[in-house]
Amino acid sequence: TEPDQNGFTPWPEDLADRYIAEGYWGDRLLGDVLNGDVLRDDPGRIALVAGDERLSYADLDRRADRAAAGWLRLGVRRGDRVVVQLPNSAGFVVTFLALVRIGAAPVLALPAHRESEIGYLCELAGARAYAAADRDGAFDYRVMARALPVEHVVIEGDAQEFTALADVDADPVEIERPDPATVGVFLLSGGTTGLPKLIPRTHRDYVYNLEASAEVCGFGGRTVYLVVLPAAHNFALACPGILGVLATGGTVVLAPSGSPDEAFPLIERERATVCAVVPPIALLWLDAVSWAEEDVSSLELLQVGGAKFAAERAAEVPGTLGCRVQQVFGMAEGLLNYTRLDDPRELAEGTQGRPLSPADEIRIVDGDGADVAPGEIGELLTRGPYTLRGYYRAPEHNARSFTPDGFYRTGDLVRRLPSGHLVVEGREKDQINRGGDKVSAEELENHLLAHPAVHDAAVVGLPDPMMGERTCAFLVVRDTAPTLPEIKEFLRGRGLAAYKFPDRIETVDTFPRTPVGKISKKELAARLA
Ligand code: J2J
Repeated sequence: TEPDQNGFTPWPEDLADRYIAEGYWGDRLLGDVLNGDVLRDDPGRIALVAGDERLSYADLDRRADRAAAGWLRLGVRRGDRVVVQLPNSAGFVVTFLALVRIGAAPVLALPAHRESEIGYLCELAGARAYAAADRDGAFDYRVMARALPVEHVVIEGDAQEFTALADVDADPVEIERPDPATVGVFLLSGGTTGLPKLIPRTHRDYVYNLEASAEVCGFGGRTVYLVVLPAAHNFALACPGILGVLATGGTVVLAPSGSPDEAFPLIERERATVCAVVPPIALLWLDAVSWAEEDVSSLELLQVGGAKFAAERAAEVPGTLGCRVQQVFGMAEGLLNYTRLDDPRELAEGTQGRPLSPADEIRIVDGDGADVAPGEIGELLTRGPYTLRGYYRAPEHNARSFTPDGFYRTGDLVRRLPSGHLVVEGREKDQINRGGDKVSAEELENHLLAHPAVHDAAVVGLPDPMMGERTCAFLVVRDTAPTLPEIKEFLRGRGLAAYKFPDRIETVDTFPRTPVGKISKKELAARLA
């Protein structure tokens, strides 16, 4: 299927009809996500705990309606895009709900992103507005905002000359309901190319994503979900995440980070039952329980995903943290694999789960695109009721990222067990997975090439016991080699998010080449092994 005039690629009609007929897609909108039974029968139940704020379901619903009216008054309309770069705050949740109720799609950026990413996203999305915190430590979002190509800047905290998020508030008005087949939210892709990519998620596919996830993960009224990953990340937002909790009547507790110093006291105080983490946080927690004073015995389920969590470490979770472990192999592009709550331990610990939906189609293929024999390793291709059919406004990239019949090429190397569970064995895409944070090698290489002393650059991942991988930049330099601190300062000056900075640089005279003349990153990495 071809993209529509807005750059969104719809599902082909026959498949869309099937997803509706089989009940995967309904009319529920992202703005309707707050559980209706709780709103009616128990509106005082706590929906969201953020810092000193405790918002009931009724409070959150009302704040979202008031904020929606405030955004409309500001001039943001149905069909607009708004780049949202908010931390784990009540403001994030209220802003998200307000925008999806209007049908203005939030473009969810991470707090760590800087001018390089945000400027580009505003342009690519044609954003009408930008919402951010005032600062993040020493970094001032307001300074960055002054140069952004948007009409409105909304700031949570000290807004200076901009509109304060608290003032995006007005008496609720009647809002025309968006069409469930239209884009409700844009997620950011981990990326493999020079520039970030946007993933359009429709109301109906994302509602299915979060509701089906909540069911598989057993979320419900007594779930207390601690958010330690950025709320803007697909995992923490909708797998089942914040939205899955609100849809099933549980309580969301926002933490500023996954550090045991911040997360453990919240687990103890709020009696949190579930948390989603990336492997480095899981490792930290496994270690921290031995010295931490807090009682974390309320935890029932630790979801671990974003990067491979080793079976030996997963096996330690029940004994050490006193809860079940669930492996999650997901992607903002769509497909989610979960180990199931009743899986035997060897599957829950030793695999990355199996597809969420009976309608998820999986192929595992060799270099020629042919299916591999059962149990063999190959590239994972997928399509289904919540997997994108094209990145937003990226026709050339789409031609490479999808098969002609619409399967998304994940770039992940997997093998499938007879049970249907997948084991992630590696990656084909040119990306470094730094403890769940994704770094596009090409994006970083392009920034490095802009340095006057750099003649050529090749970025590879090196194995790391804590992070899974760390980023190493191999450089061919013109005369004197820049130091790592100089390179970081240079990249900071270019406005690149710090998690994309190299952890290490190595200068070389020339790059090893493959027979067809491409830089052999395998050989580069092997040199340091
Ligand atoms: C190995 N690699 C994994 C895992 C993701 C839930 C969980 C994670 C993400 C996510 C997500 C992995 N083992 N358990 O969106 O909803 C790598 C793969 C994948 C890429 C996607 C969610 N879990 N990965 O990580 O869009 O390479 O989503 O293709 O950030 O992370 O990255 P991202």
